[in-house]
Amino acid sequence: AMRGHKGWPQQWTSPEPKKNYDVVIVGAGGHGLGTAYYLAKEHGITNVAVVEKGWLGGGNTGRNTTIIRSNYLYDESAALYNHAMKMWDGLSQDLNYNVMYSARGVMMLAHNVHDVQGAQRHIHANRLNGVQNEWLTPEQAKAYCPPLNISAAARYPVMGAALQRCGGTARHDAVAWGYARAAADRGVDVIQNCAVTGVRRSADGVVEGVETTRGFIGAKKVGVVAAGHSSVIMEMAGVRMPLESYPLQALVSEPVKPVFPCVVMSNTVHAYISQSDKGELVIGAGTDQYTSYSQTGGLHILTHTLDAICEMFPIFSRMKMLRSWGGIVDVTPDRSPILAKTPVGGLYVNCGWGTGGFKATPGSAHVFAHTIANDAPHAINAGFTLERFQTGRLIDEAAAAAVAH
Ligand code: FAD
Ligand code: PYC
Repeated sequence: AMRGHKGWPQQWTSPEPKKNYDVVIVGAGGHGLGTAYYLAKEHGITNVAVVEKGWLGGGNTGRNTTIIRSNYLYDESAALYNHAMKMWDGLSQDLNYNVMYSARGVMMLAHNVHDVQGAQRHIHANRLNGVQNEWLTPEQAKAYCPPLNISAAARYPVMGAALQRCGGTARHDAVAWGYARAAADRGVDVIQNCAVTGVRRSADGVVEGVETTRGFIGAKKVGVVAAGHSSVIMEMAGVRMPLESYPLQALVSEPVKPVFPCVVMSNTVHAYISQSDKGELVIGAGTDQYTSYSQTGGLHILTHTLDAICEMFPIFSRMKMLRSWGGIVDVTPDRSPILAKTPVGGLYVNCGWGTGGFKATPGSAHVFAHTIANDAPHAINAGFTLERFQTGRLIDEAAAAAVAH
């Protein structure tokens, strides 16, 4: 029936850019599209464009390994990531789009005394903030994830694990498509193949709009949500960002029947794994060790990760890998995001999610829309400022980032 069907409506329109908008969002990833959706839905601001240099969801949103969890260390992070975690639960209903959120549990392995102490510190801090997290012995970890090798003879034996049962995965493309359709339904223009090439400011330094490959688009407010390219856009507005951009790679195997029930991550051996609903093993590595805008990355990073996967899960040692890819992640010195106003009037930035922003998509978009609409942060993102890199009031989540970098 699908082959011959010609009358399917488009999920969103592809309008020509208007001359002026109240708000222009740069970047049609999940965070940017979500911001536009909440601007329309919660703040009644519908004269909004999301401009995207490629296709929507073609950045890190469509390249990530879809892991969702909220087991970070600091109070600010607990509030931000748990805000998102609560929103995942009802997101499919809210968008009327199945984002396939699956709370199958995220287990983070400890392989040495330092890991054990770090994981237990996180568990205690999480519980004080009402965030789920619990300690498992190696035997309990194996009971939760039967393919796990807990042999004491392993190069890095499993000494225990932290388990967040409400963690899991969601379908990344569906998140972008769901937000795009829901935002477009409320009047937002989603404009693809439209790269921002400049940020125009008035003589007194206030934002006036963006120069693009499809001409100048005027805007009273501009929100930059461009992940690995955030510092490039912000430089166009004269703002130097505390960001480094690195390739982060992932790969999938050929599809197999359901064999892997949860998500397992190991920062120490630089590997993590889950199984998609299509049956592919979804495997990821630590970042490449040099800054770059190349979305390919070094092969040795992937072979190192596959060595680790085969040691932790020997049953996968004969699996064939299907394809690999990379995305460019924007890393801050404290591994926490920046969700804030900027020194330029009318210019706002949501970036610095590094290796871990997919999980935060609904919460981040929600509080960023609030920040743009009110020209002031929401209580939840009040600490995630740009100024913290001058004042030193950092939110150091290097350990909770859980992906080596
Ligand atoms: P993006 O989806 O990258 O959107 C930014 C958009 O801006 C892009 O579409 C880009 O094309 C556009 N853009 C850039 N420059 C311009 C310009 N000049 N003009 C117009 N548009 C522009 N996070 C997790 O929480 N869990 C995970 O399991 C996870 N796994 C990951 C695995 C990999 C391999 C990678 C690369 C990342 C992973 N992440 C993960 C991180 C996560 O993907 C990102 O933090 C998140 O997707 C960022 O979303 P975004 O909407 O801000 O960015
Ligand atoms: O932040 O949980 C995470 C993550 C998993 C894989 C990449 N990032």
